[in-house]
Amino acid sequence: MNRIVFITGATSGIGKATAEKFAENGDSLIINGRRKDRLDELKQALENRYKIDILCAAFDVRNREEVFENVNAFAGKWANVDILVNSAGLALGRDYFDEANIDDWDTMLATNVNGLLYVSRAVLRKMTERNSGHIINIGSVAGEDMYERGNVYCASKAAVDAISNTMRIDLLQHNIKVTNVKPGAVKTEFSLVRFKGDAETASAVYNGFKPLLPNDVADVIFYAASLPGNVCINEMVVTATSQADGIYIHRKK
Ligand code: NDP
Ligand code: 8X3
Repeated sequence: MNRIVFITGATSGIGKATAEKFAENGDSLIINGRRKDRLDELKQALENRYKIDILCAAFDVRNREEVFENVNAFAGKWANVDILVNSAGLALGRDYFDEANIDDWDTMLATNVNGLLYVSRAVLRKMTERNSGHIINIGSVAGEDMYERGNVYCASKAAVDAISNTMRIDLLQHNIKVTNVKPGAVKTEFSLVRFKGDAETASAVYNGFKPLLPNDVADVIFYAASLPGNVCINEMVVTATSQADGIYIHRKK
């Protein structure tokens, strides 16, 4: 299989593991993130290991102009993206609504909602022309089960739910699949980012249970992307065995 797979947020965590999984399969990859050094390193490692083609697209998904400029510049085979995985995203802070940092809210909404919208719109121009494509959004259990001090992060992932569902309806006429993968806790840089470098608080998130690892989610994404043309998984909730939903986690004392 040699598909063109465009992955945002590929410098870390779920996006990076997803790049590794598709690379192993021999697909060609466009990898995005803001940290260009990490993209270059990943490109080199995967090209050497799997003899595949990789295009680095370092840009900030929050910047509408940058997104459209970059995606419109994909030339030759890179113009025809078969699969888009929208993994770029973050949580910032875990604070009560009346105390949370409003700049953090803006950043989460700009990244998790606007960024996903801009990248999807930019990529869809060619997908709709070709009547073919698959958009895989990374939502979260946080978009289903609201938790205390999760306010705007939960809201941003509830928006990913609504966007995925409405995208799917509007894109039916273009034969485009839309899948929303909603993981529970995954051990990535997510918590370190959320708690702004506080490693102790970040690692406590995963205390007492075995969380998902990024490759667990990548396997699920790959599965959804590898089904026959007439089959679309609309959404998948994926949690560690010790986690029931967005709230209940069984932790060993
Ligand atoms: P990581 O922090 O490990 O990775 C986040 C990725 O997003 C990085 O590659 C980062 O790259 C990229 N990113 C962040 N902001 C931007 C931006 N403005 N422009 C481009 N890229 C950006 O976290 P995860 O892999 O865990 O998170 C991936 C997705 O999964 C997120 O949407 C998250 O909400 C979701 N998720 C995570 C869960 C978890 O428990 N970890 C559970 C459920 C969902 P760079 O900094 O280089 O730009
Ligand atoms: C990330 C999972 O539970 O930290 O979306 O919100 S959680």
